[in-house]
Amino acid sequence: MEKYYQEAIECASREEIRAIQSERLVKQVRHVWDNVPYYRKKMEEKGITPDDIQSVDDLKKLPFLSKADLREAYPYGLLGVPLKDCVRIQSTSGTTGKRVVAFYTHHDIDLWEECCARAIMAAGGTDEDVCQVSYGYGLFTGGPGLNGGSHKVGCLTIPTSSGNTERQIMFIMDLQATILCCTPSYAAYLAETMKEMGYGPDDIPLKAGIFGAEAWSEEMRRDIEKTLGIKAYDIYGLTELSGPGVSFECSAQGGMHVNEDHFIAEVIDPETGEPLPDGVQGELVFTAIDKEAFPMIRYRTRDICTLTHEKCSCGRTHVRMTKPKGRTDDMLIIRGVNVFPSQIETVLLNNGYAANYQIIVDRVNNTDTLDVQVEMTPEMFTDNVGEISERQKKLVDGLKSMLGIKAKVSLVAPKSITRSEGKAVRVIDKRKI
Ligand code: DLL
Repeated sequence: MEKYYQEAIECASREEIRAIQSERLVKQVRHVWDNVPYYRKKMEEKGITPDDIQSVDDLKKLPFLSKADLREAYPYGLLGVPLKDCVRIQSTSGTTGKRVVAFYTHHDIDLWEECCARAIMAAGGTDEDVCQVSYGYGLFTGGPGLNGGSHKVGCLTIPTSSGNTERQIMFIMDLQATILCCTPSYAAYLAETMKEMGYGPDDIPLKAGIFGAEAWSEEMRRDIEKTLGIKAYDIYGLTELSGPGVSFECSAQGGMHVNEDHFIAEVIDPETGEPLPDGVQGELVFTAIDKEAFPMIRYRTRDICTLTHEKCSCGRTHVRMTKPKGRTDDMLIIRGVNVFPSQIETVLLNNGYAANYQIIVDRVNNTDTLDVQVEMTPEMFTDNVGEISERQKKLVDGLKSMLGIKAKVSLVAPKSITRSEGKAVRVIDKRKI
């Protein structure tokens, strides 16, 4: 039976959701106009005032916020409340430029943890569960968010944070953890290590995993599910909007339900900024309608996906987003062709490799080069040159038909690519160095 943390709102009718969104949006726009001079100026430049926003239909009149705005307004320029009302900050790792520092009031933390609690219950969690949180704790939102959600559900929470893989496994086994929360790349590493230690899926007490914070393919999901003997659920979020739990998967595993009573989702054409209909791929934009301290309006995430309002078998009525295919800023343009790391991952995993790979892009004699290094699995490891070149050729062909361009493939020995405990670094683009 499907479990809900807040059934009335998670399964509300579309009319109810619309009414909540409209009411909160109107209030939020007024709040921002009154308290965030940076955004008020943007509204004035567009010639609109809070009176122009009467319902969700007026959302598209509002100006976008982008990462560039966050940078410009850093650190306090987008605060919606006096600093004394803020009780926490969280921050991104800053791999793509300046760190984002997000602020929270008590209310904002409560809202965020509720979203994470919904995700845990959608993955089958109850107060009987032992939930191991192996996302990083600290400035990163993964650990604190899922920790808070796990408390709200009433699970016994094991706050291991990331790293120290042997200790992670000891806790899973000794405390009989039933839910594991971490990045998919770390889940894959834990699965690999447990397998090497001789644990089969039936020996492992885990039943569900809540994995997100980075793009991962369906093939990777299947691998992790098989090795750990669990059902693996995707979870999405970003620091700007609070952290994990902006959307989450249910038992149907067919896209992530956006917590629409807190976040309005739009998909836009990244070039024109025009909203796109369901099913059409574009850039995801969110409006946080009841966050106090850091009230993001029409924030451009740079994540690429589609939305669907189709009915879901789990009973939830909130819109679903597909797994983000990648980010507009992860997209590689190689010899004029758009390449997403997730497409390469799909080819590798479909050919029996694990998700231990690195993509190296360079420019040699004015021509872009794409070099995919992938580890052989221990089962396929060989020093038979003929066999290796046969395998490489198969991957080159597979990549050519997926991407339309030729890549160089290098098969490397098992364990030669560094494992990740948090978000994996898959791409090294030497053209940018
Ligand atoms: O990664 C929050 C999070 C923590 C989400 C734990 C899920 C679990 P940031 O560090 O600010 O926040 O990075 C946000 O990560 O814009 C996406 O590009 C990417 N991302 C997050 N979840 C997913 C996912 C956290 N499930 C950025 N699939 C986002 C693909 C994801 N990409």
